[in-house]
Amino acid sequence: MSEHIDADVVAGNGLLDRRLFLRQGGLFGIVGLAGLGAYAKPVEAETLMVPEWSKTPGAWVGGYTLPSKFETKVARTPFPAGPYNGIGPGSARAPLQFLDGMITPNGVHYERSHNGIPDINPDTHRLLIHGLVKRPLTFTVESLSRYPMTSRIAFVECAGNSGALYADKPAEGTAQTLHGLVSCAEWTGVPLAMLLEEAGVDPAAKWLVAEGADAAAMSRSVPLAKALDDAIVALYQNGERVRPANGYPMRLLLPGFQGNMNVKWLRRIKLLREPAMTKDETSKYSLLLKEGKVAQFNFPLDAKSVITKPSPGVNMTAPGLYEISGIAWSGNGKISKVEVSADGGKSWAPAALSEPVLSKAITRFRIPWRWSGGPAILQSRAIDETGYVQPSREQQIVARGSRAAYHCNLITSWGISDQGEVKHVYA
Ligand SMILES: Nc1nc2c(c(=O)[nH]1)N[C@H]1C(S)=C(S)[C@@H](COP(=O)(O)O)O[C@H]1N2
Ligand SMILES: [Mo]
Repeated sequence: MSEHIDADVVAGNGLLDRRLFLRQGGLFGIVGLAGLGAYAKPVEAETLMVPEWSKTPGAWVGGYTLPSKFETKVARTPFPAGPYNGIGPGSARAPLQFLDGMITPNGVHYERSHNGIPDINPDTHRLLIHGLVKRPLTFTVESLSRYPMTSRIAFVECAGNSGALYADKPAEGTAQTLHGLVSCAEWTGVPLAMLLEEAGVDPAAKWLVAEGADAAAMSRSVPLAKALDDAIVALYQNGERVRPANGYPMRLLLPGFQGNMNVKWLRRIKLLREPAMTKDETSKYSLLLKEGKVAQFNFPLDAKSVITKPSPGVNMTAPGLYEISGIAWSGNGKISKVEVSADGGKSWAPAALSEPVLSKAITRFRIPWRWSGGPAILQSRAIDETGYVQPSREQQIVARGSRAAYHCNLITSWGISDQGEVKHVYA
């Protein structure tokens, strides 16, 4: 079997053809994969017993289910770690290394809340649309629910995600603690264009400012063109009402734009000639560039990827055949390709992209790898449909200088020791 595997080597340090697993039933067969180790034990090795849980009736069904009690590690990392009187600002990162597929379950969707989660009664919450419109309008959750809905799978990512990778030394951390301010959900709601059309947009309007009902009164200016293109006033998240943490009862979804602009607990949209220059878009979210220059209003997030399996805390065991898997996304469209390296960027091989591959959504990539048991550096590099290529760390630091804070999308390196332990490194 191993000669067949050798024929499938496509890049240095044991990367294998992305179609290998697809041919599993044909060329290799289950036995072929088992021969490479790390797979199911032969039947003789163990007798199938009747376990305790098969001997008595199980628990009552309940009204709303939770994950298995054996899955408690699949949780967000709240910051600050404990509540300060149970209120106030915080963030919580998604456990990327324990998830698979493209969707983030609602209970572990990342969160950034600048002044806590407001306790909104949906019956008294209002959304106001005013400013440069012919007819200012207010909407209740109930009235919005009568509009035709649209659904879209989209990622949301904080502009500050991965900022630790700008540091001079590789920060210790996991996929979650370094990159967990990104998540992907199916959002359902009313296209903002429909509501604006009803209000009647004044031709002088070129921008709008969106405001949240939280104590941070988060407000951001959005180009009208984006509002009319693919913005949604989202009421549902993965099929159920948007979670309080993520904007209940409604949030603005601006697919591909920096997380901060996706105003949660949306209460007001005002149409303007020019950006409002709110506190949230002047004191923060500008991009520091070289030579003291600053770029303001950087809205779409460029293509990015990270390997989640293996990754720190999700270590390798015995040498043999593994699937490397990870997530890629771009605020500018679809992911067209993800390349993976096992030799620190010397050679690259294309990964398989799991369908569906959607614009401005997380795309899952996978590639088989035969780990020799020696040291390795794993990297992934996303390319989107505009042709944009995710930059190396060096390229990004050269372009932005070392004082940058936002929109970090450089290539992450996971170093694998000969013990199979995975650590964040700079290659
Ligand atoms: N009203 C309001 N909207 C907000 C925020 C906030 O604090 N208040 N945080 C913003 C930031 S910084 C980000 S990254 C995203 C986070 O969305 P999520 O918490 O649903 O993941 O919401 C944005 N919208
Ligand atoms: Mo954010």
